[in-house]
Amino acid sequence: MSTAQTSRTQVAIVGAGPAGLLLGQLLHKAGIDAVIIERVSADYVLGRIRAGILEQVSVDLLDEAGVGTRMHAEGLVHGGVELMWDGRRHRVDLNKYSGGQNVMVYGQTEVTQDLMQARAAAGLSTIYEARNTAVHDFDTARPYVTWDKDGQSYRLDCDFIAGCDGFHGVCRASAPRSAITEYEKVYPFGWLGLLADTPPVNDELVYINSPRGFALCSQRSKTRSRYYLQVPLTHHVEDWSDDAFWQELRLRLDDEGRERLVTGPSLEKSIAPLRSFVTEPLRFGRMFLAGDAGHIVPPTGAKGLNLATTDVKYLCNALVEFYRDKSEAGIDDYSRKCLGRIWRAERFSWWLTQLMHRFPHDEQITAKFQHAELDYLTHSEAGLRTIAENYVGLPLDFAERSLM
Ligand code: RFL
Ligand code: PHB
Repeated sequence: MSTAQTSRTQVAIVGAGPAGLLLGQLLHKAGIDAVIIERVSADYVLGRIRAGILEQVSVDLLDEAGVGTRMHAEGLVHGGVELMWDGRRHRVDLNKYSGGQNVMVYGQTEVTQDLMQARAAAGLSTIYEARNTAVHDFDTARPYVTWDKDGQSYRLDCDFIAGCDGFHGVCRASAPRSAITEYEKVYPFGWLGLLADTPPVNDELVYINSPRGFALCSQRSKTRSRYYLQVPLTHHVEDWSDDAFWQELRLRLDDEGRERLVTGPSLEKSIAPLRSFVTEPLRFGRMFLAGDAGHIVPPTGAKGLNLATTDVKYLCNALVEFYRDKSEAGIDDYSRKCLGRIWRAERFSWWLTQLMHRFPHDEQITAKFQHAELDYLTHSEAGLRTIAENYVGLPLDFAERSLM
């Protein structure tokens, strides 16, 4: 290969998922230059079906980034969710028990598309299909990123590196092992997801604790449904026909759900493993981890994308402080600020996961404990508040408030 083509920016962002793209947009609004380097193509990024629920904090951040118009026109505002167990349902009035907050149903694919379009419209630089990305010298004031593309090597000099490259990315893997602690819990099951152009079975989401395992009835619009089934880790997506999926979902629903369920051909089917994972710290010299690069939650609490958006907001604020006020206070405090929120969301996601799923080797009594806890929570003002406050998400200034 020929010698590397060299260029320079203020912030090199690795990864063009929601974390990297939103950071790029927020930095652009603040007048800070950034280049995004992504391993796969834009179409591949858009083809990944993932999150569906945005907290108010994420909605506000997308507005702040100037990409909220389509979300407000097409997204669905939900003021409640339903929990089902022992063949019964209970609606949790999120709005009432969280002091007037809601969540927004708007797919990650749509968020990503809106951010990509805004980036292209502003003429900002994203390098897709970059191979062999590597991060260098982030323990000095002159870090840089290298990659290969189309037979050419590239080098990007920068002031900071933002590791927004997801759980399997290169940034966390490049942090010195002696400086990093990783906390991890792997769950003994996965979620098999199916997307279909059928009307959702219920107006609001339904989280189901059934003797056959967990199920979730979610949606992307009034005409597009997203369903999930808890499956053993040994299962492969190829072994699940659409018919088998719908049949199993029917068995986990109640009579009303079975009657209302509309089935159809799948647009997408995939299995996701479930994991709780946190990296401490999230800053290594001039490199920061944000989003799934630094932490993973099981999807039960709908928190992953929402943590990614708040990480990048904290990071953007810290970088603005650095450039505008010549202060390192924000970057010094980045890990602490993020981790306070992250651990709260990790706890909620773990707790809801163990409350709603069947674990291998559970004793018979465990399901009875789960039912009793769900009964208690949904018939107590404090219980309903606990679910609602956590589900709609913590405020952005949570770290400051928790110190008071
Ligand atoms: P992403 O989306 O994984 O993007 C990282 C990007 O980095 C790229 N990359 C590299 N680029 C350059 N060089 C390298 N060496 C690279 N290595 C990787 C990747 O190609 C990719 O494009 O991470 P990000 O941006 O931090 O976003 C996180 C979210 O995607 C994730 O937390 C959510 O999807 C989690 N999640 C949910 N979160 C919610 O808030 N609400 C939900 O309802 C919700 N539902 C879900 C979910 C995740 C799921 N799965 C499949 C894990 C439902 C499911 C089933
Ligand atoms: C989704 O619609 O993909 C979704 C919704 C809520 C969750 C997880 C996933 O808790």
